Amino acid sequence: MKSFLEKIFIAKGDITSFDVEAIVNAANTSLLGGGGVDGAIHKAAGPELLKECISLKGCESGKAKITKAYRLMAKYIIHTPGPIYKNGKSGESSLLESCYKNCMTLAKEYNISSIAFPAISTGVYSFPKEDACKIALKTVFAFVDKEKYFPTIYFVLYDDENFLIYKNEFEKVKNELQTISE
Ligand code: AR6
Repeated sequence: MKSFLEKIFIAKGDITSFDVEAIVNAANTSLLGGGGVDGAIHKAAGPELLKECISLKGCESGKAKITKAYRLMAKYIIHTPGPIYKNGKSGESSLLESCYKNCMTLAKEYNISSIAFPAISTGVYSFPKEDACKIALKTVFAFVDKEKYFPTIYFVLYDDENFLIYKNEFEKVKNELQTISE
């Protein structure tokens, strides 16, 4: 089995309480805060975060920008606006893939040793959860494998449905990779 899988965890909870070097924020393109996980992160990090976010002047969907994490345990926050799901034919999947890829690229650039991802776009932005999970795992695993960059990675799910979807999908991917390497 690929050894990087030993440093990847599916967890349930509030991402703001995770003791990792970086947490990812499912932001919007203004980067000025909002509801869901974005609201929780801004509330926990404190008003200094908004100040720094204002200076970034927004971020395109699928791209990512990094800030300090202020009152959080984490050192950095990587902000990425996911796609708003319309009909599945408007480039949503490739935009979601870009979110994960660009977050990982920044994490590697900053030499981040542990990172936590929420299920980007699966709340207010309505991306179907199973499809979003497959994209998240596939993109992140492909990145670590290709780039030979092996941080500890948490996929942090807030709702039961997403948690079960991720648990199942992770087991499937592990089995597939095991079969390939046998
Ligand atoms: N920790 C971890 N996951 C969470 C938390 C939390 N504290 N709170 C919610 N989630 P959403 P989106 C999960 O709506 O779909 C914001 O207003 C939630 O269960 O936060 O990308 C932004 O400003 C869901 O599975 O983000 C944007 O306008 C996942 O996080 C917009 O929402 C993502 O849900 C972005 O929508």
